Amino acid sequence: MESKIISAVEAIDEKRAMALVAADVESGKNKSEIANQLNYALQRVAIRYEEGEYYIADLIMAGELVSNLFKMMGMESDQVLNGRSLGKIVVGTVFDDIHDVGKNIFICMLRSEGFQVVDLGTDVSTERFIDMIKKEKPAILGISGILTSVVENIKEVIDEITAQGLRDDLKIILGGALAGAEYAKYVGADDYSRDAIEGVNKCKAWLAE
Ligand code: B12
Repeated sequence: MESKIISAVEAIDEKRAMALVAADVESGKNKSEIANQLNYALQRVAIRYEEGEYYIADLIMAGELVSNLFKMMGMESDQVLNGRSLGKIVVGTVFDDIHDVGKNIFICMLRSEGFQVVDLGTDVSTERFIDMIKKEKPAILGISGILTSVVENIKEVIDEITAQGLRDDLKIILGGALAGAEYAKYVGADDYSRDAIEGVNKCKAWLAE
């Protein structure tokens, strides 16, 4: 995939990226399509970091740039379609994990599609997941986990949700670099996705059922 927006974000050229995205929004281009390009550009930045070409600071700057671009596109606030949202989703990165760039992309995309999202942030404890499920009564819970060391933490959260009798009416999707069929099965999630767009589509399909 190639585009001017992708190269501007990959080069962390804030001014150019802002101008290009503003022009696309102005001309009525589909926001999910733009979000897709931003997502892809971030993955390229992460690869450059892994190859030793970029520093951590570059990665964080690229993450902030993309967050600002999402804000500029109006994809930060909850959007309710025709007075009704598609459904409510609670999303958080599990405890001991503070990676949130991918989670934030997933949330921006959910909001752009009309979901009401409650963002719990990062390093979320089991107690906080439970409290927020009780309070918000979401249709879906999205758990993000990037570090391989947090698999057991995710399992602890889902086990506790089940123990408290909150699992029956709740779909759980696992996301982040950790997500995979085996992990999802092991921790007791309904499904998983390593890709924000695919994750959003799975959530839409669940709510359409
Ligand atoms: C940026 C980064 C950081 C930043 C995080 C900044 C931030 N605010 O997020 C900082 C510098 C803080 C950091 C810290 C650490 N990091 Co780090 N980090 C990365 C890095 C380079 C990029 C991650 C990223 O943002 N990727 C881009 C996003 C877009 O991808 P993503 O997260 O996968 O998200 C996508 C999907 O997964 C999906 N998605 C995400 N969440 C969800 C949720 C749901 C529900 C769904 C459906 C989908 C979904 O949507 C996104 C878009 O498609 C990776 C290496 C890499 N190449 O991935 C290492 C990496 C993840 N980090 C690693 C490590 C080890 C650490 C540290 C332990 C380092 C240390 N020794 O201190 C600490 C841990 C801190 C902690 N307790 O969490 C390792 C993990 C190894 C492992 N397998 O466990 C990696 C893989 C680097 C490496 N090769 O060693 N890190």
